[in-house]
Amino acid sequence: MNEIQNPDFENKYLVPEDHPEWDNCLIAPDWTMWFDGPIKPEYKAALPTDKPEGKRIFAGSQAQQWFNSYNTHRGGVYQRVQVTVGALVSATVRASVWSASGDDPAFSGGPQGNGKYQVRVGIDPKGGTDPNSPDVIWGDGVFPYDVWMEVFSPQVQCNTGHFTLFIEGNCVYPVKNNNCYIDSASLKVIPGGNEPPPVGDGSFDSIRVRMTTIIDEAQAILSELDVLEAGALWVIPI
Ligand SMILES: [Ca+2]
Repeated sequence: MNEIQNPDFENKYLVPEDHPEWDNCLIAPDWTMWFDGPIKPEYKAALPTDKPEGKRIFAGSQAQQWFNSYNTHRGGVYQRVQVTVGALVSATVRASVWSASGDDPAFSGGPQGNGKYQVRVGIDPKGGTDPNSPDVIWGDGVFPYDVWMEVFSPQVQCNTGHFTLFIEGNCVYPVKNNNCYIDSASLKVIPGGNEPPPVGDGSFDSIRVRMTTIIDEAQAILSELDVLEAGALWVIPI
């Protein structure tokens, strides 16, 4: 079962509720846009009639795109997902890029080449919403020029019951067309990883085991203090 809401980026695209003043910013329902740095790319739905016709959609009748012209950007969308505590998950999304210094919509290249446009998928197993957080574990980047590729996140265990799926587009050169298209996000729960964190099962036996461990650790610390105290008395006589 795919736990991601609106995985195919369909339905009526919306202006972000927290930034209604932003122009050219339409996001698929259930997804949130993000960008890093001073440059906000434009966001809207890709349609089957966009050139090259039929190539901008992977599934259904729309795909999320973000883009700008003669500029660079780092941004994308994210979604916070609820999963079983302890679940081992990975996620994928389909991505396609048109990054071109020319105008041929079927060719990422042109007189000055492409913008070196990379797509990655990351997971924050703590369910945060900051793409720059060190908690986000990113997968390998791909360069899906003029084709649809499946982009993978790493496998991550989620002990908080939530994780956040980040999708990132990042380009190096400000070529004429830096456009990213994404579609068909999928969450996979990996068998064997669905174990809760080691906090015991709440039984008296598990509590006894835990308390015994704590007592052993405390006695070890007390022994070390005794040694330190004896040494201190010897080194610094009163
Ligand atoms: Ca779609």
